[in-house]
Amino acid sequence: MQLATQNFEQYLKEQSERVNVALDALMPAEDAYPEVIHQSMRYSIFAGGKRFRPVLTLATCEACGGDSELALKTAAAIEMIHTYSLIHDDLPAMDNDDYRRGQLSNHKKYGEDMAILSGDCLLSLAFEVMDPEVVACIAKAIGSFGVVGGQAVDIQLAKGQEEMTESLIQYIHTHKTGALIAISCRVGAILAGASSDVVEAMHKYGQGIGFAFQIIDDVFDGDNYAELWGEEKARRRALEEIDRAKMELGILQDKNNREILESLADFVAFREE
Ligand code: GRG
Repeated sequence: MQLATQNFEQYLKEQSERVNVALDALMPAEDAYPEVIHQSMRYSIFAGGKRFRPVLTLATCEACGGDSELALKTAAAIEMIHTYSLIHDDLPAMDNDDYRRGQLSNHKKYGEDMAILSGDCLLSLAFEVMDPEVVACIAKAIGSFGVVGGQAVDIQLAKGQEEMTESLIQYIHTHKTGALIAISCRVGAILAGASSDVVEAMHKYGQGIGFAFQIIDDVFDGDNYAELWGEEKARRRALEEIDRAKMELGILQDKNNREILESLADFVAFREE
């Protein structure tokens, strides 16, 4: 059972506001020397992202019976890592995008040099503030066997060095996008002190919704799976992943604890941006 839409929207609003307050407290002030780098970091962090990944961390922690206050800094760290990946993804050497989150991309506003550095600083700051217990698993999720691996293969595909097949796209999606979403759920469970079975189930839930998240992005952009299968089949595949992800929630004893994670899964399937 999902939360009523109004309650869910309220939940999302409140949790993302908590993340914003934490980010504001953790990020260096704009007037701290050297100002330009701190302004550039804040420019991208406070550009109006959905905060989906940190909200997942908080929600998973709560669903596993934990105190999400103890996961808040790690949740903010995950948003820093996500924002760093967006800044670098927009660079001319990567996707070469002029706009992000409804405003000029970081390198268009501050130059490529500062965009590279502010991404680097967001990554460093994330590791400074996250809970020491989850450092290794987050590092692994974003490295060459995770987000960077997915991005590397995506670049090879764009250069025509890889052939577009179903399994190649699955690799890209589950690594480039899915790995950070999955680890957001895993660390929520770890910081709640959940058993290893529950931690694994929350990770699988995150993998399912992470994969679906990118399939839906393909539908928006008309590329990858949408190109290979057409919009209808791509949407159907995303819904299958969402259903599989929800099955993992059966391990949670209390049905009230499952509701919010079910609603977050549906948010992925039916979102409009
Ligand atoms: C090691 C994290 C890391 C990055 C370096 C550049 C790079 C390697 C990877 C690119 C990863 C990337 C940009 C994946 C796309 C993920 C995605 C679907 C982004 C959009 O997420 P939303 O819709 O955006 O949640 P908002 O703006 O709402 O946060």
